[in-house]
Amino acid sequence: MSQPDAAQQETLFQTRIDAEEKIEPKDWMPEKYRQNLIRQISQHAHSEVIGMQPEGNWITRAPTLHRKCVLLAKVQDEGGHGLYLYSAAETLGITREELIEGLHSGKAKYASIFNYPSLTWADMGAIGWLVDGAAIVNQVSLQRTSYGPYSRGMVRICKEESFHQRQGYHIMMTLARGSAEQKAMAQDALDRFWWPSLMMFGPHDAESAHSAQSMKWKIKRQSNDELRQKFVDQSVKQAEVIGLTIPDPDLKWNEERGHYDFGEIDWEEFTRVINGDGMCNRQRLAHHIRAHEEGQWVRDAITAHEAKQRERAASAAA
Ligand code: BYC
Repeated sequence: MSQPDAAQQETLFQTRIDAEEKIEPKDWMPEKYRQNLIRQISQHAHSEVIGMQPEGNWITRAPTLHRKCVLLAKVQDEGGHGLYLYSAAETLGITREELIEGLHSGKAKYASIFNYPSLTWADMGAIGWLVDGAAIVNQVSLQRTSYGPYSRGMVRICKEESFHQRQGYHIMMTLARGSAEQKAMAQDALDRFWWPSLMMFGPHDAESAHSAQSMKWKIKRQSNDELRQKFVDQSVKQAEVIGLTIPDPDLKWNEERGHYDFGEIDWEEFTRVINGDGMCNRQRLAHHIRAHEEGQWVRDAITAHEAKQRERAASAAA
C-alpha cells in the first residue's frame, strides 16, 4: 500500500481533530500545528514561572503565619505548573534549553499581567481573585485542547487554580470587611489589576493573529473575546458580594445580550507591555536570568551524577 501524501495526511489529521480525537506526541501532525503549540505552551509555561515573582515578593511580608503558608504553597504550585507545561512542550521535540533561551532573548512572550508591580498585601488578593480567576476561565476551555499532553496538564492545573482563586478572593473579602483603610487598600488593588486582567485574554478576535488557525485545529476552543466576556460576567457578581466597585463607568448589564457591556481596553498599553516596555518587564526578565545562572551548578551536578551512574551501570554489566 502506498504512503499517504502530505495533502492526504493533512486531511486525515483534520478529520481526527473534527472527531475530537486527541493528537499524541508520536502522531503525524502538520509542522505549523507543532510550531504553534510550542509557541503557546511555552509562553504559558513562562507565564507560570515569571508569575511567581509578583507573589514571591510578599511571602516574607504576609500578615499572618497562616496566610504565609497558603501563599508559599500557591507560589510553589505555579512553579509546578511551569514544569508540567515545559514537559508538555518538550514532547513536541524542543529542548528545555531552547525554551528558556526563547524567554531570555525576548523571542517568546509571557502573560502581560506579570509586568505590573505588586505594591500592597491586597495585591495578593487581587492577583489570586482576578489573575488566577482569568487564568481558570481560559484554562477550563483549554482542557479540551486537541493536543493530549497539553489537555491532560490543564486538567490538573485547573484543580490547583481554583484553590488559588479562592485564596485570593478570601483575602479580598477579609480586607473589604475590615477597617476603612483595609477596604480602601482592597479597592485600590482592584482598580490597578482590573484592566490588566482583561488584557490577559489577548487582543480582540478580529485582531488576533493566531485565533482562526488555532480554533480550526482546536488548540483554542473559545475565542479571546468570548472568554473575556465570561470573566467579566462572573467577576461583577463577585465584586458586588464583597462590596467593591469595578473601575469601569461603562459596565452595564445588557438584557438583550444577556451579558455585561464593558468599556474599551487601553490597547496601546497592552501593545507596549507585550513588547517589553511595561513597568516591570526588565526587572522580571533580569531576575529570571540571574536565578537561571545561579542554578547552573545544580544542573551541572545532576548531569555529572547521571553520567557517573551510567558509567557504573555499564561497568557492572560488562
Ligand atoms: N500577554 O493571536 P493572539 C497564571 C500575544 S499564568 C502577553 O490572540 P493566541 C498564573 C500572543 O502570544 C496563565 N502576550 O495569540 C501564574 C501573540 O504573540 P506571538 C497564563 C499576549 O496565542 C502565576 C500576540 O499577542 N495563561 O495563571 O492565539 C501566578 C497575538 O495574540 C497576550 C496562558 O498562558 C497577553 N495577555 O492567544 C498567578 C494561557 N495576549 O506569540 C497566575 C495560554 C496575546 O505571536 N495561552 N499575546 O509573539 C492562550 O490561551 C493564548 O496564547 C492567549 C493568546 C489567549 C494568551
